[in-house]
Amino acid sequence: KLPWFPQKISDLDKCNHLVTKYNPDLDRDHPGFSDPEYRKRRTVITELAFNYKHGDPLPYVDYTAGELATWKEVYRTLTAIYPSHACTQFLEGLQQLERECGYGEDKIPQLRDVSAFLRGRTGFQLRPVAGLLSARDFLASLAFRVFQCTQYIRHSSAPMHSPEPDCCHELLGHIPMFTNTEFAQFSQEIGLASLGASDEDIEKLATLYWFTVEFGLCEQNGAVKAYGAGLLSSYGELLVRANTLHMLGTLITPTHVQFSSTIQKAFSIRYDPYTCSLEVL
Ligand code: H2B
Ligand code: FE
Repeated sequence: KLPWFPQKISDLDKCNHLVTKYNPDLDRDHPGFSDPEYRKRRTVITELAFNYKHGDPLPYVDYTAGELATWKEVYRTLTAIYPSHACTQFLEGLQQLERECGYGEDKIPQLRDVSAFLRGRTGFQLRPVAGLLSARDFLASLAFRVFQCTQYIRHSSAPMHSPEPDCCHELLGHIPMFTNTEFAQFSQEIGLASLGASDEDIEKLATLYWFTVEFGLCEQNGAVKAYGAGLLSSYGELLVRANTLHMLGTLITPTHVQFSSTIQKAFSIRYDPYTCSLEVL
């Protein structure tokens, strides 16, 4: 039988199933596992996401001095190696965000501001999420040009790596690419392909997503450059992978990918951008 899927943008309120195995309450390897203050703070911020409904103003977080210091360290370290390691589309996106959306090392951008900016660029908007989302729910939101974003920040003891998505991963790794029209189109297409798909096909799409949007490398002017958010939000990953061409299999760009045709569904879908809803044909 056909799995349930959202048909209008407000249905995304039901697309909130989390994968909890990497969160600091359950994962002993999480750098925040033995820091009760950190876990309490993370809970305060994730409550904002749990309570959020489509149409609410995006929650504003008043970040602490410690959180701002972590952001500054991440921002400085990563932006220093982007020019040599990131693809041009990413660099252009980040420049726009710095010029027009207040990106910089001194403050953590608020989802509200970033969402308004992206809407004017590619029609993408943000909604807050409390952690690592299931692939099905995450992909479904892309069908509506919605990107689900965590708002808490990684633990200060490990600024260069986080086992779970955090605001550095979303805001620095993912958001710059969402300013790009082609990338936005690709993201929505993979989202539309996921709607009503079997668990097996969701798995295939999640794998495709992993090797492109999360860990993708491409070739530009004879050099290997990163466009994957998991690389661009983690110093070690970015240096090692982009320098050694470790993962040959990840030299895939979205335009090389023909996925929709291999996914068999008993219906087709038309997206209506005026009402942000679907017509099932
Ligand atoms: N959840 C969150 N919060 N951020 C992501 O970047 C993310 C996710 N990526 N869930 C998804 C899964 C992706 O890796 C694929 C579709 O599984
Ligand atoms: Fe990600």
